[in-house]
Amino acid sequence: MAVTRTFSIIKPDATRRNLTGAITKMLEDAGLRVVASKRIQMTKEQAEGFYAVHAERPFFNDLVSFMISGPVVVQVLEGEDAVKANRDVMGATNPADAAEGTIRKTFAESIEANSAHGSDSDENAAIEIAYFFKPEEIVG
Ligand code: IDP
Ligand code: MG
Repeated sequence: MAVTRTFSIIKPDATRRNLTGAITKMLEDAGLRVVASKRIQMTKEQAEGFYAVHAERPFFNDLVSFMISGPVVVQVLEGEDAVKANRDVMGATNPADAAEGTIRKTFAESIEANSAHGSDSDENAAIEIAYFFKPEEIVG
C-alpha cells in the first residue's frame, strides 16, 4: 500500500450541528492526516459542477440545494490507501445501512444529509482536490 490523498467534505448538516471537530477526529483516528482544510459557502454553480456525475439522478436538484444550504468544510486527507480508509470510516451512503462506529451511522440525518463526502477513487480524488484547492494550499 502507498500513501495517497483523498478529498472530503463535512456537509452542511454537520457544520450546522457544530460537528466539524468530531468528524475530523474520526478521520484522524482512522489514520488520515488533514493536509488542507477550509470552510466555504459553495455557490450553486460550484455544487452543480462538483456533482455533475449525478446530474440525471432524481435527487440532483435537492442535493445541490442541500449542499449550498450552509457552510461546508472541504479537506484533503492523506494516508495509507486514503480513499478506502476514508470511505470505510465514513460508512454507507444511507445511514440506515452504515456500520456502527462510522461517521454516517453516528451523525447522518438522512440518505441526503449524510454529514460527509469522500472520493470514490484515486482518479476522482485528484479531480475533486483540484476543484477546490490550489497546490500551494496543500501542506503535507
Ligand atoms: P456517496 O456520497 O456515498 O459516494 P453517491 O451515490 O456518490 O454516494 O451520492 C452522492 C450524494 O448524493 C450522497 O452522499 C447523498 O448526499 C446524495 N444521495 C445519494 N443517493 C441519494 C438518494 O437516493 N436520495 C437523496 N440523496 C441521495
Ligand atoms: Mg460518491
